[in-house]
Amino acid sequence: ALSDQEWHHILHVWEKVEADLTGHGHAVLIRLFHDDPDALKFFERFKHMKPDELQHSEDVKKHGNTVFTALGKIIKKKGHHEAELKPLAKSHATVHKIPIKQLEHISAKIIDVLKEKHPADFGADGQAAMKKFLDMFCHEMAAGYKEHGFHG
Ligand code: BLA
Repeated sequence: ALSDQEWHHILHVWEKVEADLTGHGHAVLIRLFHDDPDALKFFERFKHMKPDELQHSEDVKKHGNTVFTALGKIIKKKGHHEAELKPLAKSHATVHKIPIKQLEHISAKIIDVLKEKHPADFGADGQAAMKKFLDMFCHEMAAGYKEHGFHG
């Protein structure tokens, strides 16, 4: 579990993130697709797009907003996020079929983008706290996957 101090660090940077959820989510997705083209294969709607199209696609921006809105809702529960996580684990296990490796990749990109966009509000302690949160998130998603028989 995370300490109050760790949640405080995470919520501090998240306040800055919330000024532009779409921009942050979009930046994370573009970086994920650039660094790991395999990630694109999971998106029926984007997989045919070239880097330049991805960069300008309203649809990719919308998904960026979806991802960061969901993440924010979980973060604000400060660990009491079962109700938010369960449906996500179910859809990702049974519909989208996203391997946990991909969740770990996007987690690393989330930290990279926050570091770049908020150097003054996301120092070593904030980065460590966010990493701990995202590790926990991936771990709990993996546990949820198993309940649906997906060992991705
Ligand atoms: C859809 N992903 C969704 C949805 C939410 C998230 C809320 C819509 C509702 C649902 O289908 O359950 C949430 N996605 C997240 C979160 C993260 C994220 C919180 O990436 C990151 C912390 N999902 C992944 C990863 C991939 C992924 C790593 O977690 C791909 C590499 C894919 N999510 C994915 C796909 C959809 C989706 C393919 C359906 C998109 C669509 O067609 O609209």
